[in-house]
Amino acid sequence: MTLFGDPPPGREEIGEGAVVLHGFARDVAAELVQEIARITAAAPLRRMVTPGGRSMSVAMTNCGRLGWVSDARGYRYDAADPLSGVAWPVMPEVFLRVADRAAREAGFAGLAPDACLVNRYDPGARMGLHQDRDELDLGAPIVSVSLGLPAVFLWGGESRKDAVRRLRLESGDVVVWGGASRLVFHGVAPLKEAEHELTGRCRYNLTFRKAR
Ligand code: MD3
Ligand code: FE
Repeated sequence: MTLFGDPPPGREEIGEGAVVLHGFARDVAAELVQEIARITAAAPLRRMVTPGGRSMSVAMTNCGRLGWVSDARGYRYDAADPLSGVAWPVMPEVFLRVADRAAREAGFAGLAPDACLVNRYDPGARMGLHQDRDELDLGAPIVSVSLGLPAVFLWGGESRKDAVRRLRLESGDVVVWGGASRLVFHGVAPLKEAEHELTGRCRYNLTFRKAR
């Protein structure tokens, strides 16, 4: 038993620089889902194609000054949505506020994200193990917000061969990945079929990034 230094409930340090804030975004979750509807009306969710020619099972779109895109030419951040040729929707204030609050709570200074990737997982959708290294400043953390159906998040180490841990992420959970954890291999197990009161039969994940 310790008197001091216990983390506040809901805060779980899972690695060097990696913090899960359980339920941190629960109070704004409905607002975030409403904003996703506005974003996807202007910039529809779409299954992007990898440089290897495969269609991803996760449907994606973006908001903010820059958006992550993948096609036959590769991965990159682009100011314009390739479907419309115009700028991505503006990042909603409530997105910026929750990302900034979460980064601070995890011990990082204000994040000031210029990119927010919106991922939608339908039943069976998954994300294979990968690293996120398309951002210029790999010292800046990534903040992720889970909404709707729960998912099993997979995360390994700095090498693809490292053992993979499993972490259940539920609606309203926020994870901040910085420091030594910023370059770990990670992915998401196939989404299980179910129904969620907020999102129906899917999971959304928002990732806030400093791309440039
Ligand atoms: C750990 N998305 O979009 S979020 C991605 O649930 C991505 O949609 C997953 O991986 C999802 O690239 C996972 C959690 C996450 C996001 C970025 C990370 C974990 C990370 C970057 C570095 C290390
Ligand atoms: Fe990732």
